[in-house]
Amino acid sequence: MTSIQHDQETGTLRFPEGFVWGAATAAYQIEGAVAEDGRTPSIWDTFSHTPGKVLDGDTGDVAVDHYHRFRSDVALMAELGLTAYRFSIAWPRITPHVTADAIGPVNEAGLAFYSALVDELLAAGISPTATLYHWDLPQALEDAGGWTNRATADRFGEYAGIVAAALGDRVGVFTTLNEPFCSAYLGYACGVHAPGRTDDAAALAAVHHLNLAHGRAVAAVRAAAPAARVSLTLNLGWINPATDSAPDVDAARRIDGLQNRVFLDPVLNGRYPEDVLADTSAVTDWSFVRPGDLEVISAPIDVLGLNYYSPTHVRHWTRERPRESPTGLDDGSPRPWIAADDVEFPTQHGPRTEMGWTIDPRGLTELLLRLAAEHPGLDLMVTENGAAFADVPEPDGSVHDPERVAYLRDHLAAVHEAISRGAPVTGYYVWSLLDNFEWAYGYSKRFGIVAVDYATQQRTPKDSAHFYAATVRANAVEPAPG
Ligand code: GCO
Repeated sequence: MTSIQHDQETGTLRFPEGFVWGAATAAYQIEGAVAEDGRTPSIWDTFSHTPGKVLDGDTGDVAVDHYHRFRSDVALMAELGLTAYRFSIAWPRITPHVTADAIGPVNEAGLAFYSALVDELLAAGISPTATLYHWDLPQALEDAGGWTNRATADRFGEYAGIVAAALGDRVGVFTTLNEPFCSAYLGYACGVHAPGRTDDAAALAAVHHLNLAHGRAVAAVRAAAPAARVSLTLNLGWINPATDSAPDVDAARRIDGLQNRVFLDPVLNGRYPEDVLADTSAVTDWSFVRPGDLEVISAPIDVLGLNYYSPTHVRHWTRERPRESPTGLDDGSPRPWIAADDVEFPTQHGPRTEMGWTIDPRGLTELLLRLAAEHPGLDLMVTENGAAFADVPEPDGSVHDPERVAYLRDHLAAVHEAISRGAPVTGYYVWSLLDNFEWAYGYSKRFGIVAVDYATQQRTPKDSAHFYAATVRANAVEPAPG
């Protein structure tokens, strides 16, 4: 095969023919227009309007006004030469009157928005990848228990079928869920995301009902849009024990179970990991897993999406010393790690992003290789990768963001490395197209390759956007100059 090359002389990394180059966004982070077209509140509207939940009281009410600016945003994508765009669909726009018992009437105006977006993308030669759930659960479902209630999974399957029937003639890839880890643990265990609950047993029920929702959606999309490809996006951890001592290795196993295997195993192998069931047995008996569920959950998918930002370093914690935990999700904020009190996340030295996240592209290579080895035959996509930095715009609005350029270059090299070692990676989506509402951090963290002036909604491509456009054009990453 000559499809992938590393030109030793120039250092150019050439990607396979047909490699998909995209950018990703999510509905609540960019759309705004939260009360338009019949949309009803989601858990993120409620959460962001609850004082103290989101930094500076920021909300997604306006966000970057993409709902009204989608045509010019698509034109921007076309200028950058993107071949694909990954966006999410706001469930409360599609079935705004859903309850735990019934999906309720379809909101044609909501569907029309996404239909117009898809048409605009196709006219610009950009393939749409639609995520069905990027965290904006209809509030009415949360009021009935949210993801702790099995009925939410049933309603999600119905909603997925409605979307697939409307868009499946034009959307090539449907992703059921984005990062169920965050929905379950950040939403229900440590409460830093909507709905802000702090109940470990509820979080594990949410894990299962999200997995079940994924399975129900796979079936619904297959039935309504047989030509579409179906995927799931997970934020998997590249988990490194501090030493090879048995307690540190066991700490890594625990986190791997909670973050990775509790999603991968049921979906791809049709079972829950025994060790996770045992580790969490004091929290729940897992009786919410009913006969037949695992068959539904393990229906074949076509593509697995991986979101990767940062590595995870773990160590066994003994009560004799204070817990050292300033990194990543364990940055002193409430812990999402259930039944893992004796695990700590030691500080790493070296470069970090503005989120405080350690930069280490090796994790991206290693995770892709792990997935390729454990699940041969499954296509892989990097559905998110990117970085927040404290951008300082020039007087003319342009942004020089050499750190983001370096981050993207190094992570693309890591993807290239995985491909050259046999991982079937078919595409890469940078997070994110635009600066946007970064969940609990509000507008304080900028992940976009395109800057947004939130006062004027003016969009200005950063240097990283120009770098990415050149990469897409060449289907290759050029080495850093100098
Ligand atoms: C995610 C998210 C994005 C975040 C990004 C940066 O799926 O975690 O999809 O919504 O904005 O990861 O934290």
